[in-house]
Amino acid sequence: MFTRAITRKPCKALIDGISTGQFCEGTPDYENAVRQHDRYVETLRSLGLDVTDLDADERYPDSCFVEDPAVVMERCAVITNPAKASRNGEKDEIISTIRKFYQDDQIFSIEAPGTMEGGDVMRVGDHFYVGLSDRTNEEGARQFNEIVTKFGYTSSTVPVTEGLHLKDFVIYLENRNMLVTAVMNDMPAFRDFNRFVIDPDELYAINSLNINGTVLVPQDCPKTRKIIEALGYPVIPMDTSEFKKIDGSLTCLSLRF
Ligand code: CIR
Repeated sequence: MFTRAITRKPCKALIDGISTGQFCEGTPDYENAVRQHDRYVETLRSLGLDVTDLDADERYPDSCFVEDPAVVMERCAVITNPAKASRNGEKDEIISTIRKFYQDDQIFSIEAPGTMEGGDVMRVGDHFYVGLSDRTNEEGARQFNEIVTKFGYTSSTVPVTEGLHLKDFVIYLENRNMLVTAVMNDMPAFRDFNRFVIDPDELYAINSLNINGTVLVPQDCPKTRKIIEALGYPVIPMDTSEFKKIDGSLTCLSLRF
């Protein structure tokens, strides 16, 4: 069960956020992004989470994507080492908030040459699948494994070959259910899960977010919504169209613990 979340308000510099255009093209509209973010925070609160919504940080265009500079779990927190220069400083900004919830001996950092971003880390029970991507390297994954195993968790790596982060292409919904791309569907690591291959038209909907049994799903993704509802999860459609333009989706906008 999640009881808390950390979010960060989008900044005006959001228009300079990094984009591969993997979901769509365009420049985010700041005012609309703020509205969409407010609704996201309200939704998490309506689901019972105590949300710490941090102030916008104009120095870092992508800083509303707080999932990337840290990975949090019950027994420890890992400050990552974001690979892109324009995002790397976000790790130094998230740590003061992490310190409010964890003791010093529960907080660890991925150090260079290791790189990692939280979007590449997918939790299944006490196991973490770590995507090896342009943002997370072998050394980052190795350091992460060394840290989490001290606290009774395990981790293993999965190649990310289709775009930005692991969780853009596979997401765990709990109850052994996973949403996957065709590529992730063939990944031996996920063989034993109930896998649902998402229509390529709705790639963005793979990154749906299960908050204590209710699943937030990007709006206008009817095929994916139907799959998730058929599995018995209540669904809340969410409009994150401004974040989508710079590769941001539902999980990226919060740290949950
Ligand atoms: C970036 O390229 O880093 C941002 N524009 C998007 C980050 C999305 N984060 C995530 O999927 N966890």
